[in-house]
Formats: sequence, C-alpha cells, structure tokens
Amino acid sequence: MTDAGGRSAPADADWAAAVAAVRAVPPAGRVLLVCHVNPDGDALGSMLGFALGLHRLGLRQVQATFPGPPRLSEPLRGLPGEQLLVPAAEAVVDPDLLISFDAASESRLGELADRLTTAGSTLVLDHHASNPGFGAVNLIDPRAAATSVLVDELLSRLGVPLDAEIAECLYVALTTDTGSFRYEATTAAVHRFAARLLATGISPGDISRRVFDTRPFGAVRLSAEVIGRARLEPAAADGHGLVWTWATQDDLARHGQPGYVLEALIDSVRCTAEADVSCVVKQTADGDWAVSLRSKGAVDVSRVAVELGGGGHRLAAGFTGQGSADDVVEAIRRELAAALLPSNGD
Ligand SMILES: [Mn+2]
Repeated sequence: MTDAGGRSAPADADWAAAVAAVRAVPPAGRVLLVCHVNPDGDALGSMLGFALGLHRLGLRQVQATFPGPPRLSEPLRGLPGEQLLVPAAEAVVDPDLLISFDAASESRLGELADRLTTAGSTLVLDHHASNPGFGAVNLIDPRAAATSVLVDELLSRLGVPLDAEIAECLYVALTTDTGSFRYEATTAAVHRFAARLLATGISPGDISRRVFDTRPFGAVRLSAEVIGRARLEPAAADGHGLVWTWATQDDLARHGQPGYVLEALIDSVRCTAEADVSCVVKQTADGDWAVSLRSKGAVDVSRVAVELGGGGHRLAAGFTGQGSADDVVEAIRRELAAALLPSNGD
C-alpha cells in the first residue's frame, strides 16, 4: 500500500548528499533546525533528536526552532535537547545549513520559510507524500511511519550511536505518528526500530504516560462535552459514513483549557463503528477552524484536505477552514464522494 503522490524512498545518492551536507559544516558552523508550526511529537522529537546528534558530532552552534509563538504544549515539554530551542525571532538568518523536519511544504514553516533562501544549504527530512522536495537535498519517504525513521537512518550513516537522550526524542516521535504502534504504517521494521530505542534504557511507560495519558481534569470534562455533541451521518461518503464534532474557543475558555487538549479528541471520535470518516473541527484563536480528518480506508482524506487547502496522509489529514463549523463540514461532505478509494476485494 502506498500513499498518493508516487514519491519513492530516498536513493543512496540522496543519503550520501545528506551526509555530505552535514559533514561540510565546520565545527564553528551554524546549523538551524526547523519543524512545522504547532509541532507534534514527530516534528519536535525528530528535530531535537537530530539536534542532539549534531552535538555528539562536535557541532556547537546548533539552534532548533519552529514558527509561531515559542510555546510547546504541556505533554511535549521536558524532552532532551529542549535547551537548544530558540524562539523563531531569534533564529539565525543565514545558517550554513538549514534542516527541516516533518514539514510537508514551505508554508508549514511559516515565517521561517525565508531561511530556505538565505541558508548556505538546505536539507529536508519528511514522510508526507505531498512534499514537493523543497530542499537542496531531500530525504522524503512516504512509507516511513514517522520522520524519526529518517532521522535514525541519517544519524546511523553519520556514525552517531543512539543514546538514551536521542532515543527518548525519537521514541516520542515514533509513538506519536504510529498512534502508539496501532496504525497501518507499523511494520516489523518499526518494531525493530522501537526495540533499538528501548535498548538504550529509556522508560516507555513513563514517556507514554507523560506524553499521551496526562491531562488536567478540565480537559477530561471538556472532552466529554465535545464528544457528547458528535453527529453521525451514515449516508455520507457514499454510505461509508461520517462522524464529526466541533469545539470553539468558548469551550476552551469555559473549561480553562489550552488548545492542545483538543488534539487527542479525534482518537475518541474515530472509534465510531458506523463511520469510515471522522472529523473534529476546532476553532483557532484567530477565528479559523483547524480540521482533523481520519479514514479507515474507504476514503482518501488527504485528497479531501488538499482540495480544501491542506494536506496529509491517505488515512490522516487536515486543513484550515473558514466560515462556521457547519460551512466547514458541508465543504467536507462535498469532497468525500470524489475521494473514495477503490475497495479491496468486495
Ligand atoms: Mn510525522
């Protein structure tokens, strides 16, 4: 099974070019690591894990950053390498090398995208099939379960051994993007990678509890309210079904919660047996809607998201919507029929 886009795994020449790009940075050279806006576990963990790897190689001028406010959601705080993070406004303008992690397009780098033209060289590590390859060197593998899989390979080719600090970053990245080893990209190779990470001595129970299973009580109450208003439309998507719900800034304010607590809601909503497609529409601070889409295989939700200005993977995608929550869902309904995937054997 492959994602749309037709891009294949990096060739040996790409890996060699990436190794050469890193090796070309002198010890006093400046390296800027960037990841996508609102970093998730894969973006942040991949970036910080690689930042630590560069330190192990003797590079001292390493900055890591992401666009927007320099704030991490509570569950992602405290990762090893966090001390290398700087606010976007303080990121070096003309680094010798810029490396982008988990960002499917230049636009996902926000105000940091201009560094792609001012950096001496650029390297892109990603696993989104829709990535156009916006770096001078591109390591993009749509079949990789997480960007951290590519980070692991590049560190290995650079001769940087995994240690517990790097492993913690990469483990957070891997478990985030595989839904703790539940999604279809969870191959035997993913488990072998996880085994090598665990062999460094990291504690998966502690990490998972901190990253995935710790929320304020207000967030639990908020979840109940938002899930309680979910709607099921069995006829949508040509009878494959749609389940959706929405959350507003007022919901967050009433329960005193930050926006990140809404991220995990899609995992509860997508449990619905009667719907192939699930959707959570979240009002952002500037009045738009951040939309999360999931499919169980009948629909290519990345196609829906791309049509509506976003992107993602076949079974998990997102976009930014305008108007009312109803307007956003109506736009999704219209795109669903055109995004049906061929059924397997029935
Ligand atoms: Mn990712």
